[in-house]
Amino acid sequence: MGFFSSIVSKVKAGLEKTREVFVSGLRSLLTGRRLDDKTIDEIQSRLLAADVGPVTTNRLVDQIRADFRAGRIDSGDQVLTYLKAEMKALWPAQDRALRRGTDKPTVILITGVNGAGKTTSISKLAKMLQSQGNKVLLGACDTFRAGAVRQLEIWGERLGIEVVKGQQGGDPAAVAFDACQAAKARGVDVLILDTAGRLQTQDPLMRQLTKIRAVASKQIPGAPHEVLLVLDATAGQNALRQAEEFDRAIAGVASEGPRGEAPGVTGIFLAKLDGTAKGGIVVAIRDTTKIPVKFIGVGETPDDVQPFDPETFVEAMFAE
Ligand SMILES: Nc1nc2c(ncn2[C@@H]2O[C@H](COP(=O)(O)OP(=O)(O)OP(=O)(O)O)[C@@H](O)[C@H]2O)c(=O)[nH]1
Ligand SMILES: [Mg+2]
Repeated sequence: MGFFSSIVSKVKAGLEKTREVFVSGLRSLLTGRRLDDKTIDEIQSRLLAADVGPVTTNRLVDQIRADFRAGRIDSGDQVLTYLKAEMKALWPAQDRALRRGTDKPTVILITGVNGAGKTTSISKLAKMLQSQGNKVLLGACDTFRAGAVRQLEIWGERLGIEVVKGQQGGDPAAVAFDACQAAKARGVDVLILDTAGRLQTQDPLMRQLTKIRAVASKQIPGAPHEVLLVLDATAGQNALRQAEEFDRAIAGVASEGPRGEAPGVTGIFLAKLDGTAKGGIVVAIRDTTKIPVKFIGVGETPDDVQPFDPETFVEAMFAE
C-alpha cells in the first residue's frame, strides 16, 4: 500500500462513525434522488446533527436552495458533489504546518481540559517528530494530578525520549524552567510541555498556564513557538467554547476584554475523532475560530495521528 493511500485509509477508519451516521445517511438520502424542499430541509438537519455548525450549514443549505429554485440543480447527486467541493474549499492556504523556532529548541506548549487527550497526543507528536529526525524532550508540567508525571514517563520510556519532571504538587512553571534549560543544554530540537487538565473557568489554573508561557519565552526566544490546544472531538459544541476560552487565556486577556496583540492558541490537535459521529466539528471549528486544526487523533496509540489535510479529510468523510 502506498504512503498516501495508507494515510487515507487510516483517516477513513478514524472517521467511520461520522461516515456511518452522517455521510451514509446523506448518501442514501441523495443518491439517485430528485431534489425537493423537504429533502433540502433534511440535509440541513443532518449537517447540524454532525456538528458542522449553524454558520456553515446555513450558508451551504441556502446556496443549495437558491440553485434548486433557479433550476441550476435538480438531483441529489449534484448536491453531494457540491457539498464535497465546498467543504474542501473551507480551508484555504492556511498555515497548518507546525511552527518552528529559527534556532533550537522549538517549544510546543500543550493545553486543554481534563481528559481531552493531551498526554496521549504528546506521545503521538513526539513519535512523529522523532521519526522525522528530531531530538525530542518532554517536560512534565502537570504537577497537579496524581499519576500524571508517571503517565508521561511511561510514554517517554516506550519511545526512548527523556522526560524532565519535578515534584508532584510543585510549581509547574519551575518544571518548565528546568525543561527549557535542559533542552538548551542537550541540543534538543523540540521540547514538548505537558500541562494539567483544567477547567477553563478556573482562573488560578489559567494563570498557571500564562506563567508557564512567560517562563518559556524568557528562556528561549519566541517560545512557546506553538501553543497546541487539544480538543476532544466527542465534546461537540463544548469543544468550541473551550477553544475560545483558552485562546483568550493564553493571549493573556480577560475573558470579555478586547483581544490583544499577543498570540493565543496557535493550533488545534483534535483528538478522539475515531470515537465520534460528529466529525463535522472540524468545520464548526473553522467557522467559529480562526485557529487552524493542525493534527487529528484517530486512536489511542502513538501511531494514531495525522496532520490535518482538508482534501484527505473530506474524501475520507464521504468515502463509500
Ligand atoms: N479513541 C481515542 N482515544 C483517545 C485519543 N486520544 C486520547 N484518547 C484517550 O483519552 C483518554 C484521556 O487521554 P489523556 O491523554 O490521558 O488526556 P489528558 O488530557 O492528558 O488528561 P488529564 O491529564 O487527566 O487532563 C485516554 O484513555 C486516552 O487513551 C484518540 O485520538 N482516540
Ligand atoms: Mg495528561
